[in-house]
Amino acid sequence: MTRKVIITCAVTGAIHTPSMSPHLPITPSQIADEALAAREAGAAIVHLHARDPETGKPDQSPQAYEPFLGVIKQRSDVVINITTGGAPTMLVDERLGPAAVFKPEIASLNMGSMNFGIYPVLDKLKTFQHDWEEPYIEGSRDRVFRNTFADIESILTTCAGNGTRFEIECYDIGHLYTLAHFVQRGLVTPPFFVQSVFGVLGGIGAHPEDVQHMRRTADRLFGQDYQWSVLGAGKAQMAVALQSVLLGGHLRVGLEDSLYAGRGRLAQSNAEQVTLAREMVEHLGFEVATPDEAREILNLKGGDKVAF
Ligand code: KMH
Ligand code: ZN
Repeated sequence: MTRKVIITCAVTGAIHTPSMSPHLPITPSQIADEALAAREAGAAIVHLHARDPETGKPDQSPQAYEPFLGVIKQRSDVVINITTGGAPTMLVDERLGPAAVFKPEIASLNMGSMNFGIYPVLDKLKTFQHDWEEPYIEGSRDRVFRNTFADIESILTTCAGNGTRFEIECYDIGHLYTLAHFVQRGLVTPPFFVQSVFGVLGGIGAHPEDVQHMRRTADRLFGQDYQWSVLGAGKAQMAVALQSVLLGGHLRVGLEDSLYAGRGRLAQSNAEQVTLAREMVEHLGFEVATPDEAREILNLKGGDKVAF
């Protein structure tokens, strides 16, 4: 049987700001439309954050998610993944809110505290639509994205009680060992959906040797008990995705991770990146997974068991 590759699309995130691209989805209807188009283009999972519709600032209140979660669920079979990363400016209780309330099939889970630098973008970006953007970006010079053992445990125990499984975001080799620690304690059950993140300033790089080292280490620690996906930040996006497909893994694209579709060209939509990824997968002789195939591969509870 042809191997199925799961494409996740991270639709808007909390890293990019409105002044960086006019195509970044901001309002609930933009987020819903982009998620639905990403599904049509081949994504099996959408990874979602919410923003204030007026300013585009990341908003982790459950009320900010409600308007688009129901629309996406009614109009498609896509697997909905709600972030618990929120934004690096937020603490875990606030970040956990939407996943705790809406009990999605998947929630993200960040596996370590780290620097998360986006400030170099200020070398080029000089004009801003909203007051919050420049200090938010500049603030990343002196900010820790906090994910302590206690934070991780709090997310694990709250969500696991709801049957929510995890997109386990590992930005460095040490994060795989942190996952192994929680596996040993019985707080995470296989199949683990490991999302390796490459090219964030503060995490592992995006060199092919970094990708292979991550894969080899995960293989050694988790053997057959995990499904591997990757995301490359910024210009690393497609190169890292390609390597994952060649190494037997899945991939994530979307405007959360990169604003581009090709060198120096802003992506017009999330679906444009999903289409590029899908074509790459098919050219390599594989097929993209449907949402139901992704549910089976990742042992998800089903779209009818969420609380929205
Ligand atoms: N922005 C990505 C590099 C989360 O939402 O939990 C990581 C992310 C975090 O997706
Ligand atoms: Zn995210």
